[in-house]
Amino acid sequence: MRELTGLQLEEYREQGFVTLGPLLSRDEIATLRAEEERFRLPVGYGGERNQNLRVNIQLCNRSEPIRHFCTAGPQLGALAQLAGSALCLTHQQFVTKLPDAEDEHSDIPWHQDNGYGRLEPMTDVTLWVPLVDTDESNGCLRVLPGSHRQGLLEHGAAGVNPVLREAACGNEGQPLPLAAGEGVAFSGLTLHGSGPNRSSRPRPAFYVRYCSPDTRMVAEDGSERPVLEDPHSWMVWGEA
Ligand SMILES: O=C(O)CCC(=O)C(=O)O
Repeated sequence: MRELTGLQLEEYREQGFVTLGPLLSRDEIATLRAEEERFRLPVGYGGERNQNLRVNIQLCNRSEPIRHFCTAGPQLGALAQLAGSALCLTHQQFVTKLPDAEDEHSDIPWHQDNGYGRLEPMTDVTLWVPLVDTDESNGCLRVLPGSHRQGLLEHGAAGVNPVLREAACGNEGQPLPLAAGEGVAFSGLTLHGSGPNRSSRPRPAFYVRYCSPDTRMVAEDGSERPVLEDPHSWMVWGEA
């Protein structure tokens, strides 16, 4: 199990993200890539104009390798340090960018994860692990260091894709090129996004969101319920 040093904890507090190094072996990467292909939806996320962005969510109950990584992967100790002391899994998804032609855009605009499914308190942590080597040519993750300190920003419908949300950033941010199987943890308030995939191969990534078990889920109408009442929430570290 990975444990973060004092310096890494400080980095997360200051920057809103911290890289975790390799989390998956070559075999595990190959297995998760095969699962991503098996579950890849035949339609884009956001309709006709957005065929290259494929998202499939909450697959833990359908796949042992996905469940195993989310509930017993080497990241859990580190993420428990970041979220509090105990850890609850709340959301998992594959995000895949198929190769974009010049006029196609599988971009994910700047957003905070709490600008989508809001959690309270906003001490949640997302783990993002690409399943191929990533850099700016195939849409690696981009973050805005320190942006978590602004609190929750207003999100509107994204111009690039009607089902995505976007917050104003006003900055190029920092590209985070990662090798296949390496992880980065970022706060639910850290502005992040990704550009198009201008390579000739798909760019699959694995996304898992964790929080403290005393978190509440806040619906669009403002109503709240304990995170552990959601059927996709599982305790993965410590006691509720
Ligand atoms: O996979 C990506 O490019 C980014 C995914 C992301 O930002 C998200 O799902 O919130």
